[in-house]
Amino acid sequence: MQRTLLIIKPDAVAKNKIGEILRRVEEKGFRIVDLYKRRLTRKEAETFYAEHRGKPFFEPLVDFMTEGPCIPVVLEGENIIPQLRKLVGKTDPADAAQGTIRRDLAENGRRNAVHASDSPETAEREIAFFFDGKREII
Ligand code: 3AN
Repeated sequence: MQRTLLIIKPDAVAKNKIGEILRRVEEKGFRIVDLYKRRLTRKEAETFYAEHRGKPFFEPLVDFMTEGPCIPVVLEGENIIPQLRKLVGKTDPADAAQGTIRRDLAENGRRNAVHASDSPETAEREIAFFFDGKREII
């Protein structure tokens, strides 16, 4: 069993798509381990996306990720990291396959509804970022 981090981003939360996204995830057989709602500070968003610092889309990305609350979700399932990336689809909805979350719900390559960890190392770091020792994951 593998764990990963999904974030329902501020655009999807604002459009009342939390249930729609979780329905698709559960329908695939993935288990929701934990989730909550929270609004990131600028500093937190900059830290979370540190690898993109300096890129032209970095500041607008931080603006977007702090414009409203998001929902970090820990998910569990067999081979879930690549499987969830597949369900999420490519960064830009115009490139994302039919039936993917981003194809159906993203506005564009920035306001793209969800984030999903891209490797086991990233998943571990990203889960720890949102779910620290104060919050027991069951
Ligand atoms: P993904 O989430 O598809 O793995 P990353 O990790 O390369 O994409 O990029 C992180 C986030 O940065 C994306 N989810 C998207 O919101 C934003 N982003 C990435 N590339 C672009 C771009 N070319 N223009 C605007 N925003 C972008």
